[in-house]
Amino acid sequence: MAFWLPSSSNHSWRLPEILLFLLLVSTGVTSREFLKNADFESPPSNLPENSNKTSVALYKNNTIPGWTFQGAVEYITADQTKNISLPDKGHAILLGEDGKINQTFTADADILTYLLTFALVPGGHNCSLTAPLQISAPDTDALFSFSQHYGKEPWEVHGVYLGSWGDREFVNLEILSQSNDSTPTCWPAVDSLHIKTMGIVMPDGDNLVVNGGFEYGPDFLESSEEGILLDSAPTPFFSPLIQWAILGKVRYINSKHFFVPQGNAAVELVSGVSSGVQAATKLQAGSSYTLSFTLGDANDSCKATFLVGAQAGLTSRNFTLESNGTGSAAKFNMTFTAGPDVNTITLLSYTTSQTKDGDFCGPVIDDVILRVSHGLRVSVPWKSLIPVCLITIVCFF
Ligand SMILES: *[C@@H]1O[C@H](CO)[C@@H](O)[C@H](O)[C@H]1NC(C)=O
Ligand SMILES: *[C@@H]1O[C@H](CO)[C@@H](O)[C@H](O)[C@H]1NC(C)=O
Ligand SMILES: *[C@@H]1O[C@H](CO)[C@@H](O)[C@H](O)[C@H]1NC(C)=O
Ligand SMILES: *[C@@H]1O[C@H](CO)[C@@H](O)[C@H](O)[C@H]1NC(C)=O
Ligand SMILES: *[C@@H]1O[C@H](CO)[C@@H](O)[C@H](O)[C@H]1NC(C)=O
Ligand SMILES: *[C@@H]1O[C@H](CO)[C@@H](O)[C@H](O)[C@H]1NC(C)=O
Ligand SMILES: *[C@@H]1O[C@H](CO)[C@@H](O)[C@H](O)[C@H]1NC(C)=O
Ligand SMILES: *[C@@H]1O[C@H](CO)[C@@H](O)[C@H](O)[C@H]1NC(C)=O
Ligand SMILES: *[C@@H]1O[C@H](CO)[C@@H](O)[C@H](O)[C@H]1NC(C)=O
Ligand SMILES: *[C@@H]1O[C@H](CO)[C@@H](O)[C@H](O)[C@H]1NC(C)=O
Ligand SMILES: [Ca+2]
Repeated sequence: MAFWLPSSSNHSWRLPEILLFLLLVSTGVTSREFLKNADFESPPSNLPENSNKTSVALYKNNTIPGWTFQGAVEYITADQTKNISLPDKGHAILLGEDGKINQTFTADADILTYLLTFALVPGGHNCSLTAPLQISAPDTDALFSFSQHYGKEPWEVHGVYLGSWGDREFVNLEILSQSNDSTPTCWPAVDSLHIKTMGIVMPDGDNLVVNGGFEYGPDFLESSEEGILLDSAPTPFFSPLIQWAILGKVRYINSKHFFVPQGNAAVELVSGVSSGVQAATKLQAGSSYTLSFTLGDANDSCKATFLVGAQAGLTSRNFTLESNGTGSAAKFNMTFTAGPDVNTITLLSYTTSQTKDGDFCGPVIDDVILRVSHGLRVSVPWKSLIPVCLITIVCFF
């Protein structure tokens, strides 16, 4: 049997059971809406009738369905004549001085990973620096700033790892403004919240890198064509990009709006030098492995010579791709010798690129595959499954 299972268990495992077990625990992606009024299209109670105001300050006499609020909070409406554009159907929440909204949702019974996608909108058009927005959940505290450098849409879509919960726990999601300004010009607004849940992502065949094709990440929003910005995530375990740490800032891109080399999603290393992704995998020290990956450009007019560094085990090598920004891809590989125990696999950009319009862009990484080099026994790759199986068994029972 290729799997390692705990010998202390007095339950004896047969192949069909194991297959069923793997089927049950792998990638249970659910689509239930966890949040009420996540797009703020249900207006606050007590709105003045026939109001044509683009913003209504909320006081004790208002409630927003699904949400609790505190501090300076305004319900805003898109208005073309005033050049206020918002995603979706045009309503959002503007968060001012000490402004905060929160909602408690109930987690599923199974332990799942919760990823949030949301749109961050700058409150005023005459603001050079919108105040940061804070997203808080029991296991997360993250700050997001509107950067203006990663696209043309008047909003930015961000993705964040919220936490891992089960047992129908109550999870309180809070969205706070870091603004200390009493005028709304630089207040941040939030819209189009969406939560995705995910079970444990299993290795694909004999690929020793989990989620090597970057298919497991936050959900894309209908209201944006510019992908999802993912801020740095120091460890692969608390990252919106499942099983990958994020260095610098990357853009999570979908095949609907970008050129994606494989499957539906990939990552574009957008924050220039030292923007990258990193995975960790248990390998057999001294053995030889081959790392292969696809390097490309997203078809977003990123004309540049990309220099990408690959580091695996004790080996580092640089790879270049000439991009004319029209969607291209090439496969690369390198063979390396594993160091002891857990080896990191890093793909890092050594170039900072911008489109003609000044938007930051960069190389696309996809289809990362790590395999034992020829000549090694086939049983070796399963060893890296041990930690994964342990986790799934713990989760399952
Ligand atoms: C709600 O309260 C605020 C301040 O107390 C007041 O200015 C506003 O008119 C009230 N709105 C409604 C609809 O009663
Ligand atoms: C909209 O509000 C303005 C005042 O700000 C008012 O003059 C105008 O009549 C209003 N229009 C409608 C359709 O209510
Ligand atoms: C509308 O706002 C955008 C920034 O979001 C700005 O670039 C544009 O010039 C504004 N248009 C008008 C007519 O004010
Ligand atoms: C918001 O948080 C408070 C505690 O800070 C809690 O009492 C309240 O129920 C929360 N609101 C919602 C809608 O969950
Ligand atoms: C934006 O700022 C400019 C000059 O700084 C000013 O002329 C313009 O009226 C401002 N626009 C708004 C909507 O405040
Ligand atoms: C507001 O916060 C900024 C930094 O975010 C700080 O530089 C500024 O001094 C603060 N202003 C006040 C009035 O506290
Ligand atoms: C890759 O290129 C960077 C930037 O030029 C350089 O600092 C690094 O040493 C190179 N690495 C290798 C392995 O050649
Ligand atoms: C960009 O490269 C592709 C092939 O890699 C080619 O078909 C296309 O003509 C090139 N475009 C320009 C503007 O050079
Ligand atoms: C790049 O985008 C253009 C439209 O902007 C599309 O016509 C073309 O097929 C795309 N190329 C690739 C390789 O996806
Ligand atoms: C690795 O790349 C070389 C060219 O650099 C190619 O000849 C070889 O077939 C590739 N090997 C694999 C396993 O993809
Ligand atoms: Ca992919």
